[in-house]
Amino acid sequence: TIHKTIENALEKLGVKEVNQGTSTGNNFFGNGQIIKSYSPVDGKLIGKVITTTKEDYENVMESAQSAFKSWRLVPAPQRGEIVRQFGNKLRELKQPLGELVSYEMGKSLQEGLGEVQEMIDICDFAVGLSRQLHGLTMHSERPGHRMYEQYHPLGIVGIISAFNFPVAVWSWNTALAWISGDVCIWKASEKAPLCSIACQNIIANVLKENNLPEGISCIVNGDYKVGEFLTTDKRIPLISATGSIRMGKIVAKTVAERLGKSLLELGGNNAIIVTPDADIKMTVIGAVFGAVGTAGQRCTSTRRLIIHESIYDKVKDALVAAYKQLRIGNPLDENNHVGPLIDKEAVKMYENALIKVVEEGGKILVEGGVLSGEGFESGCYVKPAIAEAENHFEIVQHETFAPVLYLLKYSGDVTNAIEIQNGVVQGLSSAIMTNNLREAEQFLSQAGSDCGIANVNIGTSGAEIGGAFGGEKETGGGRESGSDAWKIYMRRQTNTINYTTELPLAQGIKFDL
Ligand code: UN1
Repeated sequence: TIHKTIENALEKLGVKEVNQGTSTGNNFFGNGQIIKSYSPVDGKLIGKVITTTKEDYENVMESAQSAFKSWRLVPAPQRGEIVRQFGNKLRELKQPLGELVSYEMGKSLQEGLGEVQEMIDICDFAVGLSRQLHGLTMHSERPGHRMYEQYHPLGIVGIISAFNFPVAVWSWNTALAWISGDVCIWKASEKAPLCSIACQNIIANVLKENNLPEGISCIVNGDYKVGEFLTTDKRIPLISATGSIRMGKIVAKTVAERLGKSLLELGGNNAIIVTPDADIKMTVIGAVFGAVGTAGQRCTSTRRLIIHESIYDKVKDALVAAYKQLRIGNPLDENNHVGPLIDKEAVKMYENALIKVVEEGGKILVEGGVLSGEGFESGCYVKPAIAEAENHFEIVQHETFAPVLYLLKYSGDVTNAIEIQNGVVQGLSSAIMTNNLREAEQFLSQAGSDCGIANVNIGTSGAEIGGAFGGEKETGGGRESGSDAWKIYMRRQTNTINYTTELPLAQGIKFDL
């Protein structure tokens, strides 16, 4: 029955088995190699995608450049109208797109649908923003002069996205870029390429219905080599990249070399601090969802729990009991909590982490392992594990994209817990569980969490689109999605206008001729 569901979903999304590749609209082309997309759910082949050659890429670039010339002239609220229509199409196709995300990536159907909901939400947000791309006005120091700033479209935005949020992260970027007057070229993860084809179909149809150039939305396919077409290309003023710290450092260097802008959203090593005043029941729900949701493959997944020694055993026992309740299996079956990892390579990294933590002196509290047998034929299903560890362990310092949770103990004041929490190279998401106002405020203060996201009595994952999303340190410093994240997609221009018959110079400089 799963298969019928997926077949129907693919049909509704217009994702055919072959001949889909590079696209600047409804026409898919490409001359590169074929990538096959296998589902981690059941190991079956879902479809094939043609990769982008350098020559294909030049065609895409031409189409994007020409689309930008007209799209930038469309008034921003009218660009918002296109994004509104796109959001409505997503509402209609939420079920099949959520199913494809779940089947191709392996997250639970609820989370697949949630991801499409994030797309719908960012569209609504962008529609409103399309009438609010405000600049400031300033008072000039010179008489008869007016000064103000305005935001203009930037150009072509290159988007490199990861497998774990195969559709939402693209939309956070595109929805804002489009209302800003930019056009986009997207290289999705080669581990979830059909999701990008499905998204491209949806937006391409909206553009066609509105007689707009197809180059407003383009996709290119392939691995990092295709990513390099984008990062090295000086015709692309902004590269937005989501993925590993390793990848981000290469992208940052390459883009900086040509003085382009990059928006980086890289790894996290997110912790929840559990203080003596924490609500244990809430803590367990937040920690378990944070650690095992999306099989631990969110950049916001909870990796570390920093627990006060006075309640350590109580929290530990509650977690171990909760992990016993977890049902692992087909993510499209809503009775299951945990689906598969993306592929066997990810399974290997998970296994290595469990070996490494023991080697470094850690203790396994909830045994991991790879599942086999009926329902687990893909070889990608693993048991969520918990280990007692110390923050300085190399493996704890490293982000392992899998459901492995490390328990760390702290004693004394909450400042000790904050120090442990900040004692990693990553700085994405963080949380504190406490009903103590002093502890909560300390955690949020300038001497508190050093992360881009800091929550009180909520877990580390599941951020809403309305806030700016991203983190500090090796997480890359970028901010996407809500608040004023739109500004990076536009170029700011300061304008000074003289409406007198004199030409006074600023800073009182005299220059008489
Ligand atoms: C990601 O894992 O790349 O906050 C993004 C969250 C989601 C986004 C995660 N809204 O968990």
